Amino acid sequence: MPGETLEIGGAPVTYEAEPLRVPDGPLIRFGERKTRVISRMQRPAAVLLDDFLGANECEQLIALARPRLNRSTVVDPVTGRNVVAGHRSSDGMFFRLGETPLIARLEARIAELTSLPVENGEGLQLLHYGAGTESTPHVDYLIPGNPANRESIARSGQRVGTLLMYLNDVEGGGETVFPQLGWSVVPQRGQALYFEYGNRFGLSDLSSLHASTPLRTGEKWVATKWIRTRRFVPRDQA
Ligand code: PD2
Ligand code: ZN
Repeated sequence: MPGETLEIGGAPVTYEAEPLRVPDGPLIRFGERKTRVISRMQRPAAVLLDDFLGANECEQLIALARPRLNRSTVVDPVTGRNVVAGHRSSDGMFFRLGETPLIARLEARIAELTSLPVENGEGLQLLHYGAGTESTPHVDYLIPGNPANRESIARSGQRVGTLLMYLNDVEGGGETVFPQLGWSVVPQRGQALYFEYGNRFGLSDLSSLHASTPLRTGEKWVATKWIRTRRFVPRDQA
């Protein structure tokens, strides 16, 4: 997979994970909110957090997103236009940066967690999975092999981190799975999974390959924040 190795002085350099800039210890404080660390992983560099969002915040996000859902889209590698996502059968929508006071508050919390500025974040995406829908294995970083991705990287830098925020408990399936690790996260309301896949050499970590397994029954709601190395500039604002 491109991005995994680089040549320096004629010798291949393989991806080495750098530690997350997430604070140490069992509890992370965001103002009044105390978030418990459930688990940490070295590669891909990841942390699983309890109570990153309150129940009310989860419900408000779902209520704001529900009337605006469309079939999930991705950027077409050749045209650069938004097209229905091949790897994802969920519905989705994007908020603008700081669109509402709730979104701005969550973006500030995410910046505090990751030590990456709010402006490096893409607009928060909400995904809604119904029974039978899934996201097949993919990496979140941009593969620079096509013009649209190269332009996006030139505008905003590479994607280096993903925060997944689970907005409801799932009834069966719908787990975020990392096939290279044989590890999966079972969504629980208010929990968040943060993982990074870019290091200081500009390499990307293939072990961050992940998927959402088919949802057997009920619904799954998740909010995704993708974070760049620099300020995110959308294609229509370049
Ligand atoms: O919904 C998920 O668990 C999931 C899995 C893989 C979301 C994404 N990728 C994503 O939004 O990139
Ligand atoms: Zn993903």
